[in-house]
Amino acid sequence: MKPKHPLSWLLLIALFSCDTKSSPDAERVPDISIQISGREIASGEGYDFGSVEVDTEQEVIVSLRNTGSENLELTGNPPAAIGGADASHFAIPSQPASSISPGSSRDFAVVFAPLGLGAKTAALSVVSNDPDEGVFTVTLRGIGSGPDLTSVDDFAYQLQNISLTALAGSAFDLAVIDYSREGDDETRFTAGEVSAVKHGSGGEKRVLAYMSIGEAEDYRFYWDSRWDKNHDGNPDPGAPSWLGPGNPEWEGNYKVKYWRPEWQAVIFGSAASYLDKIMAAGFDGVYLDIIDAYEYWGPGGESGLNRQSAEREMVDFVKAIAHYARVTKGKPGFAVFPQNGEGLSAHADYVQTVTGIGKEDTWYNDNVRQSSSYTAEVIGNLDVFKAAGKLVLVVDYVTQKSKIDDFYAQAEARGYVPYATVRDLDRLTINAGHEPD
Ligand SMILES: [Ca+2]
Ligand SMILES: [Ca+2]
Ligand SMILES: [Ca+2]
Repeated sequence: MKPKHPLSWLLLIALFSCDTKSSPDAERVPDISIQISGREIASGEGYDFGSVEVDTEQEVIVSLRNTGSENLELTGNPPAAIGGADASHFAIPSQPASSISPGSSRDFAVVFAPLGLGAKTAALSVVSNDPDEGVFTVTLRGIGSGPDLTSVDDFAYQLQNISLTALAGSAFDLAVIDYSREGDDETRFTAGEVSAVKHGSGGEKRVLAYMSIGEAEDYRFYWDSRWDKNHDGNPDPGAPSWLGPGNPEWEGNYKVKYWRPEWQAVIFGSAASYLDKIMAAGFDGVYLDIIDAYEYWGPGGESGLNRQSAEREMVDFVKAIAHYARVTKGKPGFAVFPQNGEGLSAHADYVQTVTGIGKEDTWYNDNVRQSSSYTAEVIGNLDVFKAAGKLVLVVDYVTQKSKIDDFYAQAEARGYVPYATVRDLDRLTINAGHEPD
């Protein structure tokens, strides 16, 4: 207080002051002062971390200063505590020392690591022997945001002959690859290898693992060679009853009754499941193939089974996969991209669940232009995903320059992300004039 103030003012302030600093006749007391990120903050104020992507974290330095004249003793256990409903989204990795001498300070970090989407609020509290700020609280706020895919404007799709070095050195924002070099479990990519692609010299990228959920593949870890000993595409006696006939157009692939719990258990739900292997390797998400199996088994489909519930069961299967990864396994930002089956745009819950969609052969079937009515119908469905803020990846297997150019122009005009490559998906195609950046 400045001495020129009249005595009545001083008395009033002494009576109502909340801070010993402002007491005219300060006793020898400790006095706590807190700065967050260099900004002085009063007890009861808040600190906002802003928007932080789930599965990542943001750290802020909190500085505890003793501006008093006696030792400040932090009497809580731990000295700095986080409480409240969303406390699990915040952390203090390393606690400050519990005694701070006059004039000195202690720094510690507070981390916001959102485990889910949406606004999170918690309270940081420091209990001490400060006479008038014995419980110093700061309201911590932050928002868990979904994976930011808005910057993805190029992607690569390759399932065979993968060179992780070439991929890591490329500038693609997103890559869809197999989880394994040879497709089997022995040659699956390690977490270190996947991480090297994600953070490679060509720039940061999202890496999704291909996983077929509508057909079984005879080179995968779950396959038993006795299921079709003579490789004629007809399951042999003793094969699981969920296993359907071979796909005549893709040798070694077999239709599956994907709604059956035995098949779904192969795909997700235990440490031995396909999805768990993919997640253990640190992939950012999955790229799910043969979604359109619901057409094969459903009414009027090739199988002749005419299963009425087939479409709904595929929606539920994809949702269950997403729920398992994001909730059960605690990876809320895990990306889920179904490939094809775009007619499922009719299911709002499905559109809501997926991170985006991949679509093959929208404008061209190899180098042959699709009918305009077909393309228009596909686009109508893809636009539903686009309008919901989802990323639309389109891959056409065009190899002629003028058609590649046309494909890129058409796709980009709709706000989709295009990739032209070969149908065998066995090379990292870089298209002249459409290089990733
Ligand atoms: Ca004080
Ligand atoms: Ca057979
Ligand atoms: Ca880019």
